[in-house]
Amino acid sequence: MCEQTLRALESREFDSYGSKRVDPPVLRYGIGVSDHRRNGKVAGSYWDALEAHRQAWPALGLPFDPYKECRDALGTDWPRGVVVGHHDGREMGPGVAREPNQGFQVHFDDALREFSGDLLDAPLVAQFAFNLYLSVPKSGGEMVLWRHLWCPTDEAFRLPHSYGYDKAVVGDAESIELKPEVGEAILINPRYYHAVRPSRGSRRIALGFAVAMSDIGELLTWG
Ligand SMILES: O=C(O)CCC(=O)C(=O)O
Ligand SMILES: [Fe+2]
Repeated sequence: MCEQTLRALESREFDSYGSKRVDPPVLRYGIGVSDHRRNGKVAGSYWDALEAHRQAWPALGLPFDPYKECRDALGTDWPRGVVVGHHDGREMGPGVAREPNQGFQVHFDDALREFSGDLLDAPLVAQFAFNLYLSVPKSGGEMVLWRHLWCPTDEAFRLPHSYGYDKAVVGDAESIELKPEVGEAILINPRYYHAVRPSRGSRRIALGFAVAMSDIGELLTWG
């Protein structure tokens, strides 16, 4: 399924995130809510973009929905189920194919900090980031995760106009480096600072979505 998804994606044109906030640029196929955040709220443009994009995935002509396959795979070991989350009664997007060939800056992801109030129609008690790797370079492309959670003094390290932080923000915190393989999925706690090293050679494409556990133990996903 990874191979089929990759083949379908490779023939499509990817978009780039607004390059001021995301530098070096990251390519993507799909809609992510982080691109549609205005003053801590989900902008109306998210729903419009999602609507337009709902046509684009079926156009890939895959005989399965790769995001549903991922949710179901996670759900086999999660009795409370894994479903796409809702915001104000509307179903969020399922995820995004991302291609950070030049890496991701050191950053963290935390829906509770990025959005004011509840992003989903449920209180979130834990957060994860899911990535399924479809194409990885021989050299580079590692994901690094540091044992450091955001604290207010970290803001002194924030890169101007960026989602990222100077790498000095993590100081000498313990870290692990993961070298993903094709067909492998990794679930991390994205509230810990993490980064992706630049790739050399081939494209680095992963299907990604955010996951949170609700107060009744359901896993809710969104892109
Ligand atoms: O592509 C990866 O390995 C991680 C990307 C990332 O920053 C995330 O999923 O939050
Ligand atoms: Fe991240």
